[in-house]
Amino acid sequence: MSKPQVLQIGALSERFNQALAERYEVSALWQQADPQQFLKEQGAAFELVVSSARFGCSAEQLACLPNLRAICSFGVGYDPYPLELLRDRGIAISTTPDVLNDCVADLAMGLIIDTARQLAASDRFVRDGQWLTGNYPLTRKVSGKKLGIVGLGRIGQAIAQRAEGFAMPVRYHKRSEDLSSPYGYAADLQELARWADFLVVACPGGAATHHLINADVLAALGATGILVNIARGSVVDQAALVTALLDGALGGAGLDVFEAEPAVPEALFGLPNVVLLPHVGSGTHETRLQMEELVLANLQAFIDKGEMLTPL
Ligand code: 8YV
Repeated sequence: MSKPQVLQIGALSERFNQALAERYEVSALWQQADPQQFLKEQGAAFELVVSSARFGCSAEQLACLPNLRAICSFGVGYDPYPLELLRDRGIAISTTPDVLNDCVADLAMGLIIDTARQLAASDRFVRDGQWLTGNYPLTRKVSGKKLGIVGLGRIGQAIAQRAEGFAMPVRYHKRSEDLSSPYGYAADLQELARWADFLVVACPGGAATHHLINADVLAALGATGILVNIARGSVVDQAALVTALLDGALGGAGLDVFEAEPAVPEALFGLPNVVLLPHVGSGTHETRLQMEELVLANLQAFIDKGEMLTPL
């Protein structure tokens, strides 16, 4: 029997690309001389797409895939997919939830501690030989401080659990109250920001949350407040964030995500109270392997039974 045909939109790890190519007849879109032309000519042949939270599958691409039945996506984010269009056309989509909760939540705690205690800046201080001429300035305590979480989904809950170990009171904001949650609900995001010492962004990206963290929210968080973003750059008004940090109107920021990755505002490079990471939330050997395995399992489950393990 011939192997099922799969269109892969973008390159994932070499290990994953190989595993996929061993099991399926894979067409690598990024390797085509003219990807859009390839889609126009060959798109009708594909019922299955593999992509990621980074590459997505645009409306323009979908228009060239009239027989598409399923998209298996690597990553938990779904912001680069036109979901309404997928729904209208009855195209199934799966992501890779849960397997990355621990690593992303670990990184959020790491950013809270690094930003407040200025670990990265202290490390630079030592490496630059500055300790030989004086002590590092005092920083801010983490334990017992108030933690506001924007978006109390799977990752937000994993962050809240970790915060308990630091004796941090937790409140959260999302569109509607989660009645099963033990944490206090803040219907008003500005009010949450005013209350919180740390505000962690853990909600999905996309149009519904675009610039949710605006200048007013940053002003409410204030000169001693710290913003941490492990979600999507689009959720934060980055220009307003840079201004608030440069003016000292915001106490600090720990950022794993940005509005136009991999571009990071250079104006922030000199600030010791800002930690800048290259979108590595899920980036451990263990978690990336689990994410890859889940993409493959979703694809095979759809082929075998017409159902995915973790549909969106
Ligand atoms: C991925 C992510 O590394 O899961 C997500 O949504 O942002 C990261 O875990 C990356 O986006 C996958 O392409």
